[in-house]
Amino acid sequence: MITLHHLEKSQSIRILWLLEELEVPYEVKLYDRDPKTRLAPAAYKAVSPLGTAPVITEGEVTLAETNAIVDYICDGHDTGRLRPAPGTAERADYLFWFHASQGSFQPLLTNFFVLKAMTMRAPFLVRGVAKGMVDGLDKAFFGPRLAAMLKEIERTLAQRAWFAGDRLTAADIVMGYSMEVAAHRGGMDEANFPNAHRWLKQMHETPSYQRALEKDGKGTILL
Ligand SMILES: N[C@@H](CCC(=O)N[C@@H](CS)C(=O)NCC(=O)O)C(=O)O
Repeated sequence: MITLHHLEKSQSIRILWLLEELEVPYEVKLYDRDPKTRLAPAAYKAVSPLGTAPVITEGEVTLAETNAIVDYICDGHDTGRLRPAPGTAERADYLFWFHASQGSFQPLLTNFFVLKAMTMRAPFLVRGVAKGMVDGLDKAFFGPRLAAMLKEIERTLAQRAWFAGDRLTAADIVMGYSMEVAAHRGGMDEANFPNAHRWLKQMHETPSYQRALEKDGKGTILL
């Protein structure tokens, strides 16, 4: 049986959602973040090969990395519903959003927020210099890339209900966490991104997502 090692307030929520959506029998082991560092606790790092969430175990298999886990679970439990097959109309959009999520969107959000947090924690004497460097990086790199990503999300969701068409796919499941982060602190406001917010509402109303939140039990998936 699959065990999901679920770190609170983390990208692991996607795997809970996937397991609930596919109605896979699974066990969940809950871990709180280290209260001081807000990183995964030592017990979690002992399980995960990269020390990151999510991670699953099944028999001899230990697997980290969100999209590897999604493919592994779908290999065993999805009959093609969540992963449009090669040759179908949804395939290219499915592949794009499935990979854009973890290849571009989430790394942009994570790296930018980590840099910002480090600036705020920098010693007082160098804080101004650190802030200047982060602002420069935002203007030259993070800002334009995030803006292009949000524009493409909005353009896509103005055309269809879900990321790859008129039904939920695994691309939506991996985009979910990043969409929440972007809406709360990535500048994806409702006035400028109404279709992205329509999609978020749709995700919140999906029964399998609601069951995942209940299993998570923390009330919020954001740090
Ligand atoms: N590319 C990785 C990213 C994993 C990642 O950065 N996870 C964060 C949670 S949102 C984490 O483990 N943070 C705690 C830590 O680094 O100790 C994936 O998709 O699994």
